[in-house]
Amino acid sequence: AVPRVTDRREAERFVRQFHEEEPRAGDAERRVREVLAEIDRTGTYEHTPQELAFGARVAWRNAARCIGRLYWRSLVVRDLRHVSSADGVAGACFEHLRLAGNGGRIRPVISVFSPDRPGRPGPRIVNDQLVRYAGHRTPEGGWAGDPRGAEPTALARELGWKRTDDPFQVLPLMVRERPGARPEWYELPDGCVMEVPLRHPDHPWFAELGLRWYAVPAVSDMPLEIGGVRYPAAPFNGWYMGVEIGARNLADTDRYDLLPVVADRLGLDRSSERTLWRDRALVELNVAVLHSFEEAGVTMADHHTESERFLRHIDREARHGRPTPADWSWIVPPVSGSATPVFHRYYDPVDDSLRPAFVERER
Ligand code: HEM
Ligand code: NRG
Repeated sequence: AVPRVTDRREAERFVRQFHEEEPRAGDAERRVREVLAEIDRTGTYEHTPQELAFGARVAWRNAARCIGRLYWRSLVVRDLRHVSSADGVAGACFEHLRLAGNGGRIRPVISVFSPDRPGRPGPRIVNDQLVRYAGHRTPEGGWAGDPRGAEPTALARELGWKRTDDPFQVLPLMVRERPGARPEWYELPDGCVMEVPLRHPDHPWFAELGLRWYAVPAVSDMPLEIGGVRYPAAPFNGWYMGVEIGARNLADTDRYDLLPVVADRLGLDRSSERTLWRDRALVELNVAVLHSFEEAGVTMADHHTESERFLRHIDREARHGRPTPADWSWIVPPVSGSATPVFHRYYDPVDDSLRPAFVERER
């Protein structure tokens, strides 16, 4: 996976887009010539800090699966292109989590590490999110912890990390300095992982389930591509929409699979699907998630409000003459879809060649 020479057409296309949207940034033609000459000389080129920030924000704007795009302009972009050592990446990721967590008032942040350059690939973060819970199969054939964490858990153990029987044990951060290299691993330091214990406003027993979730969803395995340059390590975060936790992470049968547990505590009749015990348990689980984050003072969106914001985003983009490509199956929330306005319409078609973009995961 030795990175190729930067595509001149992609570079040119991006520089022109940047200057079109940021008319005060100077002479587009001059910058195009400069970039192309740099590619001819070195095989790639360096973005200005302004180009980098613009590129990262537009990659968010272009993310067809994301309902949270209204605030794309306010993304905080950390220029860490000079950081490529495993120690440096890990330390900066921990700082990212503290900055993004902001004592509960979550800020959308992206940290951009060294890009791939010809013959000199950038670092890779192995974890799919900066914070993720470990998981493994039990001898009885069930699961302990988060099944989604099974693969990184196995790798971390090979590297010498010790797991416990805590169902919410945070995985270490694993970083490869180069694509094939053995990962270095780092326990996340105290103070950078904010977590919220879950309780229900009406059911005191809920707290006894001992459930919790982390505050900052920070996706760390999607390369960022801007103007033909690939940034393989560019972790980003916003805040959670409650259903991601309450309707998927804690509820999916291949995740924490908690609907039967919650239904039994609620005293629901599980003898037939027609009692809708799953649906009723889902709602109460989601009430608990939203309530707990609210009480803890941690930013979280509900799916009704976030849906309405997304439609506002589409309108505002249209007023700027821009389409908002969106993937219906990802935008519509996993519960109460038809009770949100995003359900009842179609969207501009998704175009995988749109750039800048967060692109498909490697491997
Ligand atoms: C996907 C919400 C911020 C980029 C998603 C999804 C949700 C969401 C609900 C679907 C996730 C899933 O079903 O697993 C939000 C909210 C944000 C936010 C509420 C609050 C500010 C951001 C930011 C970025 C971003 C800051 C990038 C800078 C993406 C991308 C995906 C996504 C690339 C697709 C992920 C994938 O393919 O796995 N977002 N998001 N989002 N979001 Fe956002
Ligand atoms: N569903 C995943 C997180 C995916 C991205 N969601 C966000 N992104 N809200 C989960 O951990 O449940 N964001 O950048 O805010």
